[in-house]
Amino acid sequence: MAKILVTGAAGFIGSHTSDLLLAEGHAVVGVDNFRTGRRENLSAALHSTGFTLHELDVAVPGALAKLVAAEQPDAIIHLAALVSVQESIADPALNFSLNVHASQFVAEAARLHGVNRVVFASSAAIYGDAAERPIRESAEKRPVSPYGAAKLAAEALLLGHGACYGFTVRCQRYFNVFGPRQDPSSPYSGVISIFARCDREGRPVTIYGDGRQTRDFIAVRDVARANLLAATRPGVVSGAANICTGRATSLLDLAGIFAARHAGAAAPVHRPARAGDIVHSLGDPAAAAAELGFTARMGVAEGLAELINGPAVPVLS
Ligand code: UD2
Repeated sequence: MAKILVTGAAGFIGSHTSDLLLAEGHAVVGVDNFRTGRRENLSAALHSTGFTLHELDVAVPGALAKLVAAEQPDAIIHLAALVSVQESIADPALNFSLNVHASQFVAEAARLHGVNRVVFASSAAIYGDAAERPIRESAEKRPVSPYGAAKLAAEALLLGHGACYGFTVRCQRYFNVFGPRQDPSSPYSGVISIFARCDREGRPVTIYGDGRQTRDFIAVRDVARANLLAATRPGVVSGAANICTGRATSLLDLAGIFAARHAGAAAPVHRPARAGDIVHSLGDPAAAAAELGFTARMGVAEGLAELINGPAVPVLS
């Protein structure tokens, strides 16, 4: 069993990743500064003897390295980030600090204290509006936001440090992640979290554009498993892989799944397409299967059922 340090442990993906690591018997050192993470996301983890929580800002020079020196984790899963593309556009300096500088501190902590593996939360945003479909890892990277640019820069920093100083780096290029604990409160929150809130409150959903745009939606429990594999699977070598399903769902299909739950549900409201909105985003999952042994198990319908009704099977804590 391994000791894994998870940055952003109180966040959406971080809390699910921590829960899964603990359920599999690993020790988890959770780190969060609670800028966007929430303590209630860790309500299960905090009951586990294998879990410790440290309130710490990864972007503060030396802070993480000090903790890594004391804890000596086998691996770091670096999920702490500024997570909104729109916020990165509004505040590119903060984006640089949280998404580039902090990643450099992770690389430095790994180098100084002999961490074997670093897993990094990258994003489909590094590809920009890629012409290729499905998108393979070799596709041209033309980020169109400070967020995408920072994720691409951080990938390069971590991979370069890993190659030079001898630790394994896995860059996880997440597509559209959804599931329980995703915060629906901003207009730029994930569309499924917004639709789920409309569903709970009996309000019609808003579709930007004609609704024919498609996304590769992946359930957060699958993403947590991809992180577990990247951090702990024996024989994994450095690289970057899409974390996606390889299946496209249109916004119209998505709205239809919610509408089918209620007879006489109000029809979706259509608004003009968002500026800069990508029309189609679909990942090729082959590299993650080959390099990590990861294949997504949950489809959109199943993931939505879990989001709305709770897990079909008890989740170990
Ligand atoms: C996702 C990521 C983003 C970045 C990007 C890379 C999320 C939340 N965001 O942005 O971080 O990695 O991919 O390409 O995963 N929509 C509606 N109605 C709503 C809300 C959204 O129609 O109420 C549409 C929106 O216009 C877009 C689609 O739903 O066409 C998905 O939007 P999103 O904000 O969930 O995610 P996306 O793909 O823009």
